[in-house]
Amino acid sequence: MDNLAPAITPPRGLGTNPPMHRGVLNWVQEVARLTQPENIFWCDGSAEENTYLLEEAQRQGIVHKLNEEKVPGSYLHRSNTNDVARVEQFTFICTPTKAEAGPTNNWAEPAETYLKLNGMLKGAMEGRTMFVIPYIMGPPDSPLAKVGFEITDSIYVVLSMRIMTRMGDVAVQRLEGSENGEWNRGVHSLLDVNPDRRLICHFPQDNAIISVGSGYGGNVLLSKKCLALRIGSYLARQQGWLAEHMLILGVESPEGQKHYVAAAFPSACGKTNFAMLIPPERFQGWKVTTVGDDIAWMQIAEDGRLHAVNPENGYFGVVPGTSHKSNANAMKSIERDTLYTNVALTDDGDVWWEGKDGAPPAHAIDWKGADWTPESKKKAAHPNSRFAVPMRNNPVLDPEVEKGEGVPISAIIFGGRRSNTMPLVFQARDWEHGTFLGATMASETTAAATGAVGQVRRDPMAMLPFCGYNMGQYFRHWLKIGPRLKNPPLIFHVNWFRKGADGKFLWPGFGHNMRVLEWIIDRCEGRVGANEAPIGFVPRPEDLDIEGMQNVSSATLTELLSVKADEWEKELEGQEKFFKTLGSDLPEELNAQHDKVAARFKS
Ligand code: OXD
Ligand code: MN
Repeated sequence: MDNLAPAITPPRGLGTNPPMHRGVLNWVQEVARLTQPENIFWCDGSAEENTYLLEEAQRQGIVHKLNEEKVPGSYLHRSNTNDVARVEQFTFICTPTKAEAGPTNNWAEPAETYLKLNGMLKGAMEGRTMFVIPYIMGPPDSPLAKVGFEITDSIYVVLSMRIMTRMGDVAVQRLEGSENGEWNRGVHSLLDVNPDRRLICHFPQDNAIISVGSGYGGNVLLSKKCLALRIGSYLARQQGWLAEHMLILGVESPEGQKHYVAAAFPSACGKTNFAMLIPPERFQGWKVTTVGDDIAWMQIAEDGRLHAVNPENGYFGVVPGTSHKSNANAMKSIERDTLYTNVALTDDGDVWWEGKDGAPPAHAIDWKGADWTPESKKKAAHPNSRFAVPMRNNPVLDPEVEKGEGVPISAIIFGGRRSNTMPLVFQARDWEHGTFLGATMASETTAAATGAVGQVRRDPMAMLPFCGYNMGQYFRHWLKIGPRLKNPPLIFHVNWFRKGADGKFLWPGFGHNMRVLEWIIDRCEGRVGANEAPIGFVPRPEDLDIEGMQNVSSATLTELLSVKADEWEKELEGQEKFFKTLGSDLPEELNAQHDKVAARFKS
């Protein structure tokens, strides 16, 4: 499939209504003068528009309609093979000084970068249609909601943004009614989808994003990583709230007591699975519901608690490994109205991927468009192939998902993919120690970003690729939020990925993570014990319910919960090394937390 689409000629009345907002109009004209599109299509988010654009995208070979009986309303898109993941090496924070971006971000000088990008964008949309997408992040009546406009020359982006955001007139109305008139300007052009001309640039001071040369979701759905996290985190610091790479879930006990939990795991560590968790049989009567699967915007509410909204309107999840066993709720969500990217196409017009239930098809077309059989050595679906699906499809969508003030958060969970060192779960002593746990988070790398897979890297709060400003200053912001909360959430760290001496995972994960969640909720309610270890409060084996688990004996559980001094010696060294890279921006409190843990091991 080719991404680069010639201009479309919409039927009368479609795409012709610009919003009556001088700032938006001027900006669009300016970008049009630069990029020279054949025509401009003003998106309104209507169903007619979507139907027309889907037809057009099929006609141009950008999407392929899947079998209407098997996956109704669903389409497959294949990206360029050089363009399948986020590109951190080409992602820049363009603040006036390098120090503002900090040592963990790529920095570029704003004026020079605008010049360079303008050079690349010059005439870039010749012969193409320029789409203007108004969208809103967050429930429309939320004080946290933000308006954005994205200009793009990709129909795939328009189709995806309609799923992932509240797109169209709702955004224009919000902008008209807003007091501060704040809106994000995003410009995206595929150019020639050339990795040598690929740049994802953020201008936090201008609330602006320019992305060129890519068609991959995380690089081009500018609402998501670019606005909701990078620009979002910058605004959050200025405005006194938090923009985090966190899922939000609700958990209700059989007695009807409900808590909300936010959790930060690095990309492709099972956030979507955790957010849609199905409790095991033993937990009859427990219900887990999803508020969000990737991003949380959190504010200090009037009740003195941290409240969270999901700014998104859909899920952009990793497909391979998704099955009725690993995530039945995701499977139900993606059986219709789904835009798939880079999965395999079966001969009967269905989709297939590694890890899907049932036997592989005898023949399929792989993600690159080539013939595939089970004997093929290559993957049928790209490891970072994705689904984009409206959150409304989720059978366990939380009823409070549209609540403007957000849901009150009882616990925050940090976690990473660690073969060793990190116990299954432990609890921070307080907000400051919890901030330290988030700040020292690390994980083994996955396919969600290009680069080597399986190496431990520090990924504080799962925000390393997404923090729009200096990481040390970001920690300072976190430290300031805690004391302003009358009732701060408790903070935990989990690791579903610890391995035994045989190299196998010790914990089965998925639905069984409910057992850990129960302990967390019980801690919030003050009704379960723990051991005080040098690293924090670790459950005693008897504090976790493992009844009915086949492969987790009490010896396995003891191993899962163990805190090994030699492993922690290395861990503390790794943490210290990372902290040193942050220089004087690192808050002294976090160094002190580190030293306290080290001292507790010694005593
Ligand atoms: C994502 C990511 O796509 O974190 O959510 O990479
Ligand atoms: Mn993510």
